[in-house]
Amino acid sequence: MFMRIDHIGIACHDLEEKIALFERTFELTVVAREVNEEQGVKEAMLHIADGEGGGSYIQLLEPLSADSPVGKFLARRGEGVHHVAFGVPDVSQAMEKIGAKGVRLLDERPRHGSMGSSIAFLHPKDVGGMLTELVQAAEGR
Ligand code: V0V
Ligand code: CO
Repeated sequence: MFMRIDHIGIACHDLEEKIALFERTFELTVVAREVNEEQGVKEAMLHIADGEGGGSYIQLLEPLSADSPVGKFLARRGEGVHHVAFGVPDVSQAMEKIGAKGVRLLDERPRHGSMGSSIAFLHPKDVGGMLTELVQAAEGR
């Protein structure tokens, strides 16, 4: 069902500072930036590799407010890995299949994600404590 790891999402207080750290330390390059109001984040994608069905990235996330998902996470746990995103060929189909196994979906329908992708989240408590995102990359990415 999963094709690849699309990205690892990392929560941080200061996006620019963490971009500089990841560029300096791992020699990664920012390929996209976006403010996503619906998700309550300002984010940047740093490219790691290209693969079948899409690339893989580190996603750095700064919250837009304290009561957003990433804002709450930072207050409770501090900076660090926030979620893991799996690349799937069809996000609606993956949601249906995984939902039918009793895993709670946090989204009723796919939402807009980074770089024109369609995304949906699974409840961390139903998958071993890991907030999990499903990502269907934009056509041609
Ligand atoms: C909360 N919990 C987590 C967690 N956040 N566990 C692992 N990883 C995380 N990131 C735990 C929390 O400690 C609680 O455990 C339990 O889940 C229930 O949490 P809650 O009190 O309901 O906490 P909330 O209100 O903070 O909600 C958590 C959820 C929320 C996961 C429901 O953050 C959510 O809906 N997230 C999906 C949207 C999102 O994260 N968007 C930002 C990324 P205990 O204490 O009860 O044991 S946007 C993005 O990735 C984009 C745009 C993209 O990729 O393109
Ligand atoms: Co993400």
